[in-house]
Amino acid sequence: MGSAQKDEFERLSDGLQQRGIGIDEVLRAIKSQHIETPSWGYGDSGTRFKVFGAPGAARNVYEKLDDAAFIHSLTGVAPSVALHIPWDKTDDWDGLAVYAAQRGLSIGAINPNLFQDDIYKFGSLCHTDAEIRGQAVQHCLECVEIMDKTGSRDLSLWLADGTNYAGQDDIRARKRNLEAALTEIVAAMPGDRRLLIEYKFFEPAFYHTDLADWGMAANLARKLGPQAKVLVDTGHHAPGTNVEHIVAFLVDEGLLGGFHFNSRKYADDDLIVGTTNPFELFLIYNELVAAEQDSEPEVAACVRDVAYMIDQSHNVEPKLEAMLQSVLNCQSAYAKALIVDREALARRRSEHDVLGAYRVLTDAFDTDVRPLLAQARIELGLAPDPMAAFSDSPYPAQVAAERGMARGGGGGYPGA
Ligand SMILES: [Mn+2]
Repeated sequence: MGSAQKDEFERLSDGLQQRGIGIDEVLRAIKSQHIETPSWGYGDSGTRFKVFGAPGAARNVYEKLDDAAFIHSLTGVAPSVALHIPWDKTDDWDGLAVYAAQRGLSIGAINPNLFQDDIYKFGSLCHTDAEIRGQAVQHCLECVEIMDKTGSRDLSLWLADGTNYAGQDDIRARKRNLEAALTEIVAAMPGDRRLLIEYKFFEPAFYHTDLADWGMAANLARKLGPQAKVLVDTGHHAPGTNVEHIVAFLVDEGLLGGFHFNSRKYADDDLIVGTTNPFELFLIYNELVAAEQDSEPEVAACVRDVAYMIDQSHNVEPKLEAMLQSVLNCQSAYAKALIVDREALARRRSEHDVLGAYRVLTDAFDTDVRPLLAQARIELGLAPDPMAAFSDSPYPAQVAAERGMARGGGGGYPGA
């Protein structure tokens, strides 16, 4: 490592140690962080209006895995890839799992698609027609089989179900339909597999959404049993919602299953996590780190099992650079949460030192953690600055030349 870098790390490390923060533990945690990237972020995707093609965008699931392996090679913390069915469908799942393993990757969450087929015009698992519900359940069961073949742990479910007008449908009947359908799906899942239930307050339905918020998702998860957990997509909340409060609540109840990270300023923007709201991302990680250290074993166990996934669609920004930036933003937020002086925080809280407690958090948030992250990467045998390594790498230009512009490619997005 360069001597300037070494000096910076030592200066930061000394300062943190003076505050009683164990630098080795922090480095160990940074090195074992895990961020899952989504296959759909590598293909042409993004927005409900125009999907702009990008040179080099992955055209099929194999190219998506190649791109994910490239991001993992730069960061060391992104070794799994979420798939979307049918966008990533292949007739050789065993072969795909081997292809992933050869690149140091594993298959992450399997995401069923219950919104793009004509039969889903009025809903999927909540639909009033039992035959359509049955087809939606069958699709989820097919995804459970894919999980089995690829070694995936989580079925990650998001529903577009809802209505656009008051009176359009029977809200309670739809609720019961959903519960019955999910009961059938969970019953078909082996005990070590999980169902992650994602909620979203509106869109594409604009009057009522069948799974509108974390409370509905948590209620369902409770009824479905220990394999069902709640997935928090950071973009799926109304402006002003205190997302870190929701995270703290769910983890304390043992109900937090995973995240879909992205950045929201207005609605479900699906932009790069931590860009408009880095403090919010830090506060989310702060709750998770605090829970990791909880004396209640169930809380600590819950947070250990959380799946950290990115759910973004890059439309105008270069896709590989965008995915790299996303992982780096998660690393930065986590590192800052790890260096919160928790003893000082507990002391300030017990003294009702309102602003003192706040400043314990901002002290960590305002700390430049880049020397710490560089040190962790060096210890992982990686380049200390992944963005510089990205710029130096021939890979982006290579795939742009080889793949060219995808047309009707593997993104799966309408218009792609
Ligand atoms: Mn999502």
